[in-house]
Amino acid sequence: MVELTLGIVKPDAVATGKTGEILRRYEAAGFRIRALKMVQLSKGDAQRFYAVHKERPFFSSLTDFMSSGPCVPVCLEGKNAVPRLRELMGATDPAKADEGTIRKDLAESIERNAVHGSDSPENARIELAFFFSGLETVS
Ligand code: 3AN
Repeated sequence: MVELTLGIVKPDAVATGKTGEILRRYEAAGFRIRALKMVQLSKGDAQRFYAVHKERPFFSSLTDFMSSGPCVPVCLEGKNAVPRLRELMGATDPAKADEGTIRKDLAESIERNAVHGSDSPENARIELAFFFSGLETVS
């Protein structure tokens, strides 16, 4: 099934000049980029985006990190895009990620882990609507 998902090049990867390489990997894996922008989240934006994690011990540090510099949200289209993007990203902890995944090759730590990807089609819809209007998404 062709579906949409949200990828984010996180502030660590933007700051260290890895945006282009990550976008290249998305396209090389067969995803079509349907929308793309660079934004700087406020602390409040990051808290809203990661609201599901608000009880977790790392919530404050995660939202500080996500609002520490610009990030690049991307709307990606592809067959089974949600699980395929998760596979391309690798495990949350780069030390546990498979060889050849974005996090294994480009991420620093479990928190500064270079990329985000929606974990279900339902969350993809919610997360895409957080960053993009219909007007900003090409058909
Ligand atoms: P994923 O990004 O692989 O879906 P989630 O949804 O469990 O992982 O976590 C969301 C984000 O929270 C991660 N991308 C990472 O930046 C951060 N995070 C997750 N677990 C930890 C942890 N144990 N310590 C610090 N940060 C974490």
